[in-house]
Amino acid sequence: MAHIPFSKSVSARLRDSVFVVVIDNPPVNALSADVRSGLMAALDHVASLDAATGIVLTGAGSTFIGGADIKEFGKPSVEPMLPEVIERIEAFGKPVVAAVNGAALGGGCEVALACHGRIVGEKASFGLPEVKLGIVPGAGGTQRLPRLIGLVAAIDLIGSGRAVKTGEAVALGLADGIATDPVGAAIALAHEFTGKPLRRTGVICVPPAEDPAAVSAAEAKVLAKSRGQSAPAEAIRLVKATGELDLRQGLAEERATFLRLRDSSESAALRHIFFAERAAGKVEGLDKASSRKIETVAVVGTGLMGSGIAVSALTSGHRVIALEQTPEAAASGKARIAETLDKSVRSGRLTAGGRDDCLARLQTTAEAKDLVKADLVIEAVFDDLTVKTDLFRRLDGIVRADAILATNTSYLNPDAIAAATADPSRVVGLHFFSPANVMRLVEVVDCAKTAPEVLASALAFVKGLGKLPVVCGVTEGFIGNSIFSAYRREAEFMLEDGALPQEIDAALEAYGFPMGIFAVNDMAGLEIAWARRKRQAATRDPAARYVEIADRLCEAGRLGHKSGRGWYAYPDGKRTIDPEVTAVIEAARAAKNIASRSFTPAEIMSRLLKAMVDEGTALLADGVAARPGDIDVVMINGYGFPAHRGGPMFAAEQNKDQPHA
Ligand code: T1G
Repeated sequence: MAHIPFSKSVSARLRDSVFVVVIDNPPVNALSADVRSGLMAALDHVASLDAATGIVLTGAGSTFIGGADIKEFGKPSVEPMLPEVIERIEAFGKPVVAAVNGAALGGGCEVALACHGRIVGEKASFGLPEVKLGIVPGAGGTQRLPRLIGLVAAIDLIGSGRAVKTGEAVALGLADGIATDPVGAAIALAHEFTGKPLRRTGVICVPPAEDPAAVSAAEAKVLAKSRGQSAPAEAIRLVKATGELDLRQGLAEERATFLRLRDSSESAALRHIFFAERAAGKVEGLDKASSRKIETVAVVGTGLMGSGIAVSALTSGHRVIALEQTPEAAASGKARIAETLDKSVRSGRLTAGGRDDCLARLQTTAEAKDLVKADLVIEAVFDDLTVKTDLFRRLDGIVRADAILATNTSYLNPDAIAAATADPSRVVGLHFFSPANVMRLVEVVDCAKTAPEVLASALAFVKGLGKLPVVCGVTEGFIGNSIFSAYRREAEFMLEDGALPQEIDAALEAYGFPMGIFAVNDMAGLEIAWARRKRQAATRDPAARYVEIADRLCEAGRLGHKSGRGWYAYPDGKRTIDPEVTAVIEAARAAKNIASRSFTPAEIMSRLLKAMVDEGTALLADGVAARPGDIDVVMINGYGFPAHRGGPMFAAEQNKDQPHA
């Protein structure tokens, strides 16, 4: 039978007397109004078509359905609404089977849950990521998932928003089978179902008598990670209600919660970040630049940063050549990389086979000439200009002419490093965050002479690592460290004016940061910033306000966590207020005749946010950051800024009419 269109993005064809309905709404087959109305029309058509015994639903391309169309949020709703479509599927008189060819997320997962059967392809995944957008599933996810997989697993998946791949989906009971041709297998399953009572997920009883301790443990695990956010707790409440409410009551409660949260500031902030993260790696006009294929990556230096970068490249399938100065250093670099991979195996992030495969793609060497095979060289040596420029000068004579050279410097000027090479157009900055195999953020520095093709290649490489690239221009500290320095300076001004480190940290933590700035400094160690301040002392503007408290602490041997004392004391490793630090601060105030005054948490946050925003505004004016959202993405993914506040630039925009954030 011919191909029948039901809307712009939904069409169908009869195959073996089953109506195969395909959703084709690039890029991710989101459930736009057009898709919803197309699905309804297809259901109407099949209901009255005797020649069709059932329906198979599938997605075109590599996604099944990526969820509701997030771009429609905040706009007037258009009928038919998704819950209506989903109820129609579940109640349908003929079997409806999902052929899950790729990601079934959010509303896409809810569509699949309402089908009478599910066949998964090898690339399938299921997830209800709504909490990551500050909402709860709005079309039955919290009510149907526990009915299929139980409360404990549903709390884990819906509360965390994580997606499960084919293997786990089958183990959880989400799928009726795996097939290389999911549509063909789904047609067969629809035939099997024909004439039998259909399995309607919504009427299944929630598996009774689940161990209450396991339910509480799953709940506690989710809540521990959702500091300051309300969606995860709301989602858990709804999942648990499946044991108490019937489907209709449960769905009504879910919908009401969804609508309330959809209009919350938490959801607006998280949606902003969703789109900002996808925009941050884009440069206007760059898509035309063709990117070079990067298969072999050389990492120079195998310290903490270099070995983390090597692990990240290995686990994403690259060949890695790790260069050290001596064979002994190369051997310990190899051991460090192997240990990091082992750790991933222990935590379940990597299989033993995956680790062996990574090690087979790793070469460690002390011979610089081995770098000739590299498509990209990432330098992760000591952050010293002479060391780096010497290295880049030497690389010219070693690497291929088409190899890309990247520096991982945090504070040095990458243009100065690039100037040491014969061809600065092939140099780019790749500022990874530590530990580099875990942290998603990478600042991709577009240096003065970086060629568009080199920038495009670097961006594609970072995305290929599964990381989050943010493009920025050259300035000391790029986006993140510039803003960090600015608010650290403001925090120290407040210390001098009367606040204490524990008060400032408490305000930041109450706002949603996992750790306040002074506790963070203690963890990172105070000596690097101290060395920088000493280097800058000669050129510092004598009229500019300078707070000496941190210097006094360093001089007293208080270098942070490692030395057992910093802004706090750490008896038995536990952060504790130290009267000695209070005394140093009071002495510094007295030396400048500052009359100490008290600060409220709101005032502390307002001053810190203002410092971040002022610096962010300057970075935008200088073209170092292209969009305010880029700054938000960096602060959230690199510096612990709470995602549900949307980042400093977003928060400032939201609160611009209020005196305090
Ligand atoms: N709506 C609108 N646009 C979307 C979208 C969506 N749901 N998902 C992705 N995009 C855009 C994205 O902005 C980008 O655009 C392009 O698609 C490619 O995305 C009722 C309320 C599916 C795993 O949260 O996780 O259902 O930048 O770069 O790496 O209960 O996109 O090219 O212009 O991420 O191949 C729940 C979000 C919605 C899924 C594909 N769904 N998406 O990854 O591509 S709420 C989600 C993803 C909901 C119901 C509720 C991923 C992906 P541009 P991409 P990718």
